[in-house]
Amino acid sequence: QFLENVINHPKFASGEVTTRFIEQTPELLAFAARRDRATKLLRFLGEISVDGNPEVRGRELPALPLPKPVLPRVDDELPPPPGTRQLLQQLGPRRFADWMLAQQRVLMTDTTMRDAHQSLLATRMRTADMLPIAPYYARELSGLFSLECWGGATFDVALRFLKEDPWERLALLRARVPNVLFQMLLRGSNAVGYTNYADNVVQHFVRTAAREGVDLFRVFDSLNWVENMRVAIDAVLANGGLCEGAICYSGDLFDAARPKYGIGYYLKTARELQKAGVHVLGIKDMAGICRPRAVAALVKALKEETGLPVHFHTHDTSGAAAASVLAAIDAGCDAVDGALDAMSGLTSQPNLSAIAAALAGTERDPGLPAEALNAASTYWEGVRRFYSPFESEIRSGTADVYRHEMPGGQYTNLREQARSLGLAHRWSEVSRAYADVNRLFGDIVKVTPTSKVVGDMALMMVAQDLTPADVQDPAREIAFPASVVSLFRGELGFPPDGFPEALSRKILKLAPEAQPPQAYRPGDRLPPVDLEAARAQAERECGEPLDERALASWLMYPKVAREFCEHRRRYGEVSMLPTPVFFYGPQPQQEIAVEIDPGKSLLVMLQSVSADGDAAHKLQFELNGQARTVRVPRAG
Ligand code: 3PY
Ligand code: ZN
Repeated sequence: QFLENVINHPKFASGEVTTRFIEQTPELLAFAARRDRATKLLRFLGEISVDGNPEVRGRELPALPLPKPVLPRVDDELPPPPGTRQLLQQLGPRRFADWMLAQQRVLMTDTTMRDAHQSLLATRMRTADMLPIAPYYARELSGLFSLECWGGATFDVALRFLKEDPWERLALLRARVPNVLFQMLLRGSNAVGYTNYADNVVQHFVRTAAREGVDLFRVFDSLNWVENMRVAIDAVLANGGLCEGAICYSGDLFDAARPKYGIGYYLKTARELQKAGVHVLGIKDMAGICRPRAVAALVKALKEETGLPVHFHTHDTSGAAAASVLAAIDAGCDAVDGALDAMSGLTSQPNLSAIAAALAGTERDPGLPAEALNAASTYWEGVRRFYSPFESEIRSGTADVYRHEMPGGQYTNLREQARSLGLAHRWSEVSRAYADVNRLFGDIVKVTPTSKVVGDMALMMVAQDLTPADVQDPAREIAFPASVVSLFRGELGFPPDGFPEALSRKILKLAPEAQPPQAYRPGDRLPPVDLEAARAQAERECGEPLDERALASWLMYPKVAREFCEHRRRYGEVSMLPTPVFFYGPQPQQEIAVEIDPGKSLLVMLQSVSADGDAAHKLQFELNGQARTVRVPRAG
């Protein structure tokens, strides 16, 4: 390849060559690298053209071609006005929190780039669809409080399914939006994973995220156990981040039959979070069950008790979430979350633009321009069409959520899991079993990862036709899912009131004289990871040098990170491919522009596909006007 470049170089061809030709002609190397990238990209396009992208196999595909989303015009030469990020940098987190309290307007977070697509589209939104609208946000929507654009499930899904680097997404977005706070969802000691990590792994992750551009860390624990959030909170504080300690909302504040989740529970947790040093309190209503009356009382009580600003997050699964958000604002809530129209509703956040419109002209008017919200939403409407195979069947809100209490981000996922186990027609039983499991487990907080454990158990009960009585029956042998055993061992921490003893004994197969585990913090039993030894191992596995970002990915998900490296080695960077091409393959004669370096694009067109003997397909591409052939062996 390299030799070919040398031979084809005009200087070489014209005979003006000295022995230092290669040294003096650095474009040869750049050219070779670009050619290598083009070859990898054609390999990827060739394979998905023939075999389809495995990520959409078995799903219902949209009719092609899909129209390009309408991108509102913006002058990106114009510097973006200063926003909350500059304010945070000037004031520091404590005084920034005071600034929040002093605002009359309500502050609004747009979750479109994180929770909205996590909850509506199985977390599949790609970086390539976020970047084009980012300069518009920076200029026309700079009055937003924050953009929730990172963390939660997006980290895992980006690496595992989208084959793109979540860190690169963060960096690229940050370069385009230098002025609005970037907010991430951090699962406390579970970071962006499903299991507790060693303390120094959590610290390394937070340090890297803060350095790469996350400003606001919304930290929660999946059992609301503040003790287990401390390492993450301390790390955010140490790195100068704005720390929002979130309390997961469970049960019903006014249900006298469920006193566990009464106001006292929330006030106690809030006091602990305040003592831990958080700057902002979050009410994280992951299932969307915090009713208007409850949130109003909660906001008032939390503010009175702590004097901290309060940020309310909810989901619209019931269809009534906007009422809760407006009630929270009425009660003095400082900041609220919403998603832009086209990405709002159902299991996602309620509609940010509609909430802003409801407040227009009032003293809590968030001051966001309606036309700009609308233009951005129109763009997202176009983007959403790209992801139709990941849409759920849900057509309407459902008050059933008050009974099963499934988080918005899990609802569609669990339905999908049920479908893959052949239980699609038994969904109502699964949702009933979910509520039963919650009761069996002692009415626990259900949010990633505890929600996944409850979901695993519910699926198992339905698949094996088990009733709650069967599960509890000491005489009946039950093979509990591994995640359930791990939960009861305390590997995700402990609820403040512990797990029910009898079930604990059964799940852990304890002898009568043995004691169920006493509450301990899992991080205290996980030895610190030797980061340099881990890096050396990761580099061996991935076959390339790894920086802090890549190391952080590997520490979260070693296997996924390794497979991601392998994918990138074989196919190069696929994140910049247009989404319809990435999922549905190149269409014949369709011109595809792929930016491989800033300002450097490849123009690719698939000309034809034919048989290459019995064993392979032959694809003719045009790459920047030159013919290229790709051979793809027939599957099987
Ligand atoms: C996550 O942890 O990903 C969540 O969205 C929890 O609500
Ligand atoms: Zn959420």
